[in-house]
Amino acid sequence: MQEETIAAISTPPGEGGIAIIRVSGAEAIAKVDAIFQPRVQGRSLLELPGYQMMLGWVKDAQGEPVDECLAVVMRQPHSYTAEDTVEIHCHGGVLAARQCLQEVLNQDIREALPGEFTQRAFLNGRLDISQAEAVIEVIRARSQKALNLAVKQLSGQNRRYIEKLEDHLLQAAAIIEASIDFAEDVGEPDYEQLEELLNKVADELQMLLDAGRRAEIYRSGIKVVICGKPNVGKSSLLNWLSGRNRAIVTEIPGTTRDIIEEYINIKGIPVRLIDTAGIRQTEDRVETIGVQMAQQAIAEADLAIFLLDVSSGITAEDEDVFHCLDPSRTIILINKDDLQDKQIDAAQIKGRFTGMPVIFGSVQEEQGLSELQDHIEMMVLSGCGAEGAMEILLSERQQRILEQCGEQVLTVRGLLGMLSLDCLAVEIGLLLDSLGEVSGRNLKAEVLDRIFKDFCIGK
Ligand SMILES: Nc1nc2c(ncn2[C@@H]2O[C@H](COP(=O)(O)OP(=O)(O)OP(=O)(O)O)[C@@H](O)[C@H]2O)c(=O)[nH]1
Ligand SMILES: [Mg+2]
Repeated sequence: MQEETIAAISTPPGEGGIAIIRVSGAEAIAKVDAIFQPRVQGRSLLELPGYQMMLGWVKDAQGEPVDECLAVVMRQPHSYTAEDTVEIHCHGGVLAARQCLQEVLNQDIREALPGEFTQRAFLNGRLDISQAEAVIEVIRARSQKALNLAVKQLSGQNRRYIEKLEDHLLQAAAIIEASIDFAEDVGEPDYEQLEELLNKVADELQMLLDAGRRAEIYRSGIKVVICGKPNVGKSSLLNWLSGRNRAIVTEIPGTTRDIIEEYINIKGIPVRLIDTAGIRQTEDRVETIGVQMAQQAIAEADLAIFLLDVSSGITAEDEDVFHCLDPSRTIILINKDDLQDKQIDAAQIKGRFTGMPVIFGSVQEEQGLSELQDHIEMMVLSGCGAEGAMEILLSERQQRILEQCGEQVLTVRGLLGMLSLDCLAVEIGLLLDSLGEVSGRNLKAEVLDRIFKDFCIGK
């Protein structure tokens, strides 16, 4: 249990109905009781049962009311930090909350550092490190899917996966130890069995890393650029995908000259969608800058949607745009397929854009657009293993450690039979130590500080 009692405003700054000040530590209840005057005389926070609220005032040193508040008491270990905790619900608004906090701090209570409440929850054994890291993911989740993943992690799912890996390694360690300790009775370890165990570890690590990469996409999102020559329907597509008239659409080629961005959600993936100026040779100075910006946006995007106009055929301008694109990250949408005058047909496309998904569609008639969304999802998630196999959110830290473990397991497996048993035991021990860093069993103080530094104050 930590010595000091700490406090902070746990709600975001700005105006709101209420603000919550969280106070945690051995002296939390007594110290808040000293400045809290219950509405009903004779009552006290010291006697208030856990999880009940009490109405009253926070008072300053002169006994003047600062704000009318509700206070709730949570006694250890039944609180977020597993310490005695009081939450003061005062009126929202910067000043009221700030002043109430000041009165609390005047009681010789220290202001909490970013993430310190969660750090205490971890240090007091209420959360493992994956769960503590999940808290920040829950706060930052930008799509339903990212939130679901974070909540799963918060429920301790990562720990269970890691424990499974540790089980295999412990089994391997036991086999090796038996051969070392009882060399005469046991003899050489069963190398086949060891190899099998290491294979399991390697496979499961790979699955974890794949799932982590999938989750990373849902967490951080992707950048998708819509590009093509003028007038093919780029801005129309941006408007359709974002569900509002964000960009100007006219029949005049060269309508869009700037970069237009919208944050949207495609199948749970947060997408930064970018509409660009139609790329063409032009004398117009403004448009020229727009074209350069379009090319820059294409270079920086994770994925490009390349639009063509079915009624214009594939022109030299289309070829110019196509040269800026990376085929492995491009989806082709042949737009305006509602028009009778078709100058592009499927046969023509076949040899032309090999390996890239090609969709005939119409933004105006809303055709082919769900197919487009399916392709975006598929391309983004390709290379991240099978969907649904496993769901896990890994922090960058965990991802890095697991990658190292993966390499290490393969090295050790390759050296089976060549390494001395002592060396083998040490290697397995090191792997177990690394996995301990993922679960937090084995964390160094500075790593811990770095993890919690990312949090906001009050969390
Ligand atoms: N028939 C038909 N017309 C479309 C379709 N999509 C867009 N248009 C029309 O094509 C014209 C150009 O659309 P925009 O969305 O402005 O095209 P853009 O690619 O953004 O054009 P620039 O900004 O000039 O590069 C407008 O008149 C749209 O109404 C479609 O699927 N079918
Ligand atoms: Mg446009």
